[in-house]
This record gives sequence, C-alpha cells and structure tokens, in this order.
Amino acid sequence: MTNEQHTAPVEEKPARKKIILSGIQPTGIFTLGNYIGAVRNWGQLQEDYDCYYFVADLHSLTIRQNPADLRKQTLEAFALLLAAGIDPEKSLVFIQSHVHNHAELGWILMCNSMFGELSRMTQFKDKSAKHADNVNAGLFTYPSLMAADILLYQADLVPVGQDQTQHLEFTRNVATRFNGLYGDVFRLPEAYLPKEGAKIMSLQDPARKMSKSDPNPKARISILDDEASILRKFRSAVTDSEAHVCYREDKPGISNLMTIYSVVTGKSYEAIEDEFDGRGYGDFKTAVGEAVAEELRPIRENFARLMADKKYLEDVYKMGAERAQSISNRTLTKVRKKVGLLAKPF
Ligand code: ATP
Ligand code: LTN
Repeated sequence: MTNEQHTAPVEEKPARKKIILSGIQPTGIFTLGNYIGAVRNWGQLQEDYDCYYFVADLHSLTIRQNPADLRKQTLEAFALLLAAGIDPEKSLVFIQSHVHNHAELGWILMCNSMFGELSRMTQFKDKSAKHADNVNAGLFTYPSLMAADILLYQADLVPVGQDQTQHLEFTRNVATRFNGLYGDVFRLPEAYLPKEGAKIMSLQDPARKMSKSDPNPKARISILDDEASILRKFRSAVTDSEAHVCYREDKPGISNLMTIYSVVTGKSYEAIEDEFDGRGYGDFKTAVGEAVAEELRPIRENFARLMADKKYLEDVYKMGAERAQSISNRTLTKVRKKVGLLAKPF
C-alpha cells in the first residue's frame, strides 16, 4: 500500500442539519413580544437549520374559545407566520391539529407525566388563577402535549421566550424518563433563547410580560398596529420620572423600551444611551415608536396580501400537514411499539 492511499481523505458525510421546532397559539394577533421573543428569530434560523413551525391550535383549547373566532385566528396566525418571514419553501409550516400524531403522542406522554411535576408549572398556576372558572384537565396537562410536539420531530433546539423554559425542562424530564424505561427513543431538546428580548414587558405595567391576551390594548403592540397607534402606545408607555435614558434594573419601563429599540435597530445599549443623552423621554419614545413601525410595516403589508389569497394559505397548510404527518410517523411508530400498542392494521 502506498503512503498516498493511507492519507487519501475519507469522504465525509455532510453534517446533519440541526432541527429547530417551535409553536405559537392562535389566541390573537401576535404582539411585539411574540415577535421579538420568538417569531422574528424563527425566520432568521431558516438558513442554517431544518425548521418546523406550527400554530398550536390544540393548546389554545385549554382556555375557552369562541369556535368561529378560533377558526379565524388560526388562519390569521398561520398567515402571520408567513408574513413575518417564514418561508414555506425553506421551513415546514403547519397547523398542529391537522397532524393527529400530536394528540396521540400527547396522550402517551400524559401517561408518563407525573402529577407533582405538572403541579409545579408556573404557567398552570398563572392561567388557573386567571381563569378560575375553567381549570380544566387540558390546562394541567398542557406541557405533556407540548412535549409531544417537540419530541415527535426529534428537535434539537426550541426557540421560545423565557416564559417557556420551564416547559422545556419538563419536556427533557419526560423524555429522559421515557428513554430510561423503553430505550433511546427521543432526542433531548434544548431551549434556544434570544440574546435580547426573551421577555418583552407590558407597556402599561413593566412588571408583567406583554401578552396577546392582555385585555388592555394599550399594554401591547400588535404586529398589525398601524404607525399612528404604535406611536401613541409608545408615547403613553409607563416609565419613571427621572428623564434619563439608561438601562437599569430599577428602571424597568425605560429598560424595556431600550431592549425593543436595540433589537429593531441593532444598536447597543451604550450607543442608545449616547444617542439620547440630555434628551427627554419624549424624543426617545418617538424614536422607539418610529423604529418599531418601520420594522412592522412589511409584515402588515404581507399579511393583507396573504389573507386576500385563502387558496394559497390552504395549499401551504395542506402541504405542511402532509409532510409533518409523514415525518412524525417515524417517531410515533417507534413509541407505539415500545409501549406495547399492537401495530395498526392499516
Ligand atoms: P397568551 O397571552 O395567549 O398566553 P402569549 O402572548 O403569551 O399568549 P404564546 O402563544 O404563549 O403567547 O407564545 C408564543 C411565543 O412567544 C412563545 O415562544 C413565548 O415564549 C413568546 N413570548 C410570549 N410573550 C412574550 C414576551 N412578552 N416577550 C418575549 N417572548 C414572548
Ligand atoms: N406553549 C407555547 C406554544 C407551544 C410550543 C410548542 C412552543 C406549543 N407547543 C412546542 C414550542 C414548542 C406557548 O405558549 N408559547
């Protein structure tokens, strides 16, 4: 054998692209918090990862919904994902309930989720306090269905805002327990948090997160708000009375606006502090409003165009559901076999 043959490069298998997966509930038009904390990043990840994104309509049934509104909001949420930059040619986009594997694996994982660990979920505690007249079993087992969403696709990374990290930890625990009992079936996913803006706060109460279901529209920027309302809402955002633009823990209102401004302009906190040194909050709030309006304008325009073409939306979600069903069948078939369900006769 010659030396040359020894050192000839071994043909390398191309590295597997990591799988990214995330979902959003169709509980209303997305807020600037959803956008900065989640959806904006989803679009940016498409180039480097295999991305799966879906509208979590089953999850939204944990809160009482008006059926006609839910149907409308589900289609809108789907259109919003596309409008905000998710390209169905690059990513798999679908609607959760169109892929029945989610509900099926959800049930199996519920049977592997412990009452105690579900009871510790802060989202369950918050939502059951907020909807005390409807503390249903789905609200309680919500994280098991979320674990199914993630584990079905063997996701590596799950880009979410900070409020979802506990559910990710839960998912890893259930997956580890299941793998321990039945052998390695699930890949353990990790949360993927944005460097900045993982928690955008309410404009009216900077101690609370901005939420699409906040009854006060002044507390949130909807990503479809027009420029005039965006400017108005930022002008009336609750801040302190110091009139000095700087990022500090004891100035949650101004710090929140700085995070928003920093994310949409790409400027650092120091650069923003310099830019507004000696100028009042009025100027700063207007600048934040203008920058946000500029960022959101194309989304509003894309959304209007997409909603005018229902046939296109239907084609895209149909194609998405078919592919998602076929990909997730692989994991579900394995799971069914592992837990001892008799193979399906069809
Ligand atoms: P709801 O008000 O109906 O509970 P929500 O606004 O909290 O809804 P979700 O559908 O629960 O929105 O969340 C979608 C994604 O947006 C999740 O990844 C979540 O972490 C993220 N997210 C939600 N609110 C914020 C926020 N204020 N800041 C950053 N990220 C957020
Ligand atoms: N629980 C999430 C929505 C959601 C999700 C998921 C996110 C449902 N299934 C799977 C990531 C992965 C929320 O309320 N934001």
